[in-house]
Amino acid sequence: MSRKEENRTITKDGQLLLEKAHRDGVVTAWDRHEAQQPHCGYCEMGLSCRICVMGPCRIDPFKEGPQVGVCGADADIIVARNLGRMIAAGAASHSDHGRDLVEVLENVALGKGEGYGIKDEAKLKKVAAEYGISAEGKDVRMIAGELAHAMQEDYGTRKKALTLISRAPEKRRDIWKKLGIVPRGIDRETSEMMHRTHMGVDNDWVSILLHAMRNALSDGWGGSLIASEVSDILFGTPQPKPTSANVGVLKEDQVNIIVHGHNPVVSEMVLLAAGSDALLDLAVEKGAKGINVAGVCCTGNELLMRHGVPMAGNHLTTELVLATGAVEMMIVDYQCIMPSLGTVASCYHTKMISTSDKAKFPGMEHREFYPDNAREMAQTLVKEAVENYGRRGEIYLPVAPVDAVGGFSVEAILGALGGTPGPLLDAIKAGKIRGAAGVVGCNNPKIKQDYGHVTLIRRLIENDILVVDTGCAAVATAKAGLKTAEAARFAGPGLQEICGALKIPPVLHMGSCVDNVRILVLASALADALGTDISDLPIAGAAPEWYSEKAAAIGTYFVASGVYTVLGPMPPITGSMNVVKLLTQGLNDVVGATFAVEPDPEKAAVLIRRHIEVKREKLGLSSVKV
Ligand code: BF8
Ligand code: SF4
Repeated sequence: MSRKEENRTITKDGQLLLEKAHRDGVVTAWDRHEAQQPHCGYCEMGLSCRICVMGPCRIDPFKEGPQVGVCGADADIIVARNLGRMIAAGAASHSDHGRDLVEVLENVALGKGEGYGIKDEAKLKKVAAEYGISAEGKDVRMIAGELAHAMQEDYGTRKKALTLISRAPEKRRDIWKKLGIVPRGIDRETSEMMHRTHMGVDNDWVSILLHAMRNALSDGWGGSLIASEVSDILFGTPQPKPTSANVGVLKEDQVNIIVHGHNPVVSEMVLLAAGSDALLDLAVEKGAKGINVAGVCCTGNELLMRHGVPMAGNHLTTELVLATGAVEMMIVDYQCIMPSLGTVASCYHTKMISTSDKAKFPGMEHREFYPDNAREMAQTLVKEAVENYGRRGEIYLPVAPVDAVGGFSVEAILGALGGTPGPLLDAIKAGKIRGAAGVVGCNNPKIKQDYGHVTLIRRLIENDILVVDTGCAAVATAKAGLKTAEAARFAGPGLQEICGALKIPPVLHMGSCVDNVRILVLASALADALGTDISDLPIAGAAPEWYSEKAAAIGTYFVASGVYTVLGPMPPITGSMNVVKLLTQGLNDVVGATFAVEPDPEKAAVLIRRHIEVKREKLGLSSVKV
């Protein structure tokens, strides 16, 4: 193992597959990241602007060159506009994903979309009631139709507030009202952000950033929450299930299909097809012992949460998993799918399939999924994957999978607690659990893969802080063995006791990235039980290895919802000290929470522990000095 691989990832499978990839002549994200060095300093600081064609412009951070763009925008305006657009793109991504699910729900209501159905009728009725839709005298399809219609209205029509913000504590909603940042329409806030940041519209950097919070809230409490809830309605609300993680989940003697992307509307159908007797018989006929569906990234997390489907890896594993030579087919939908994947796959026998008209890739065959053809298309693809088994060359599966448990939806967590947040609050009050942290987000070649997630989370649980995680962070801790009930031995004595009593891991997998809002729904339940606001709770958020615009939106709706959030990589804002100060200090007086940036996870853990102890003290609970 060369030092180079060890510096790139803490994972054994990653290190060994990186070596293999290099032997095979495969170029990875780490190589391309190296080739990009040094990154453009103006862009890193958020000081370049290419919003209009009088530019592009840049501001000289050393004050020797221009201090304003051609239009007269200064560093504060340029940095705020860039950040605002970043958040808008993230909000649009999650929310458009939610829209696709609502369209499937609508199709189910119309009796179309063969293969899809209503799996969680109780949740359908509960969410419908939140939208003011009565279930009385209506069949399931009728309720589904009315709910789909009402949710579509949250996207577009003229409203004063999104429906599901009613789940946030009243005190929080009052803060939003006072600030004028109550999210109105999901599409509206994103559209307005693009408008405000057009040349010559909003040139008050504070006002741009306030709208950025509103835009992010329209994602968290709008598009993302709709995505999570409709996924539960269509595919079932997650309950704890055993699973496993790392590339060792691929099977030497089975047809391996990897699903990659985010929206379960494709991966659920692939999973369904892979279980069909006819295709299993065909696999046996072709010399395989079965058909193994595994995930990478968030659509993998969706399947893991609901079915215990194993996870081959997170974001930076997506190229490496192909280097095993053991993947017959990778089926992708959208988001976080590197355009390099087709090139990587061309070194092996892997067939690459794109499925969404919104997301096409070089080196992939495009086979579009619609609600109406999805079941049939999935069967066709799985059949092709089976037929590809015979073309497999040498394979390399150097590690054994690690056991994990996933499936901790809010309902499952409250269920484990006996139906109410009471026992969790009692444990927090007694100091057995000091508080809780939501650790979320990506991999980023700027940070050794999984080092940020695993180190931070280990330090938190050692100090009796319960961790919930999602997205690629959740896959990192699954690979690191922190997601089994036995992993409680890594926790401090108090958390260990609680995990033992409830038979839960110290790190709870809450799902994919759209599921981050599940964390806020849980936090709201805790705040409501205490009669307080989210910002008063001894909780924090962290995104130790974030890379994406979606993560920027998530971080922002966490902070706007009152959760102190520590980022690993620095966002491109250091070109404006005004923006930095507002986000890391000033927001405290505005929304009761701030961002912090700390790439070293050891130090980030100290920041979070300190924050939790301060909040404990303010609640009159025992506190220790960190
Ligand atoms: O939505 S954590 S790298 S896969 S953006 Fe992407 Fe980041 Fe992973 Fe899921 Ni989320
Ligand atoms: Fe330059 Fe202003 Fe145009 Fe940006 S909007 S590119 S700063 S002229």
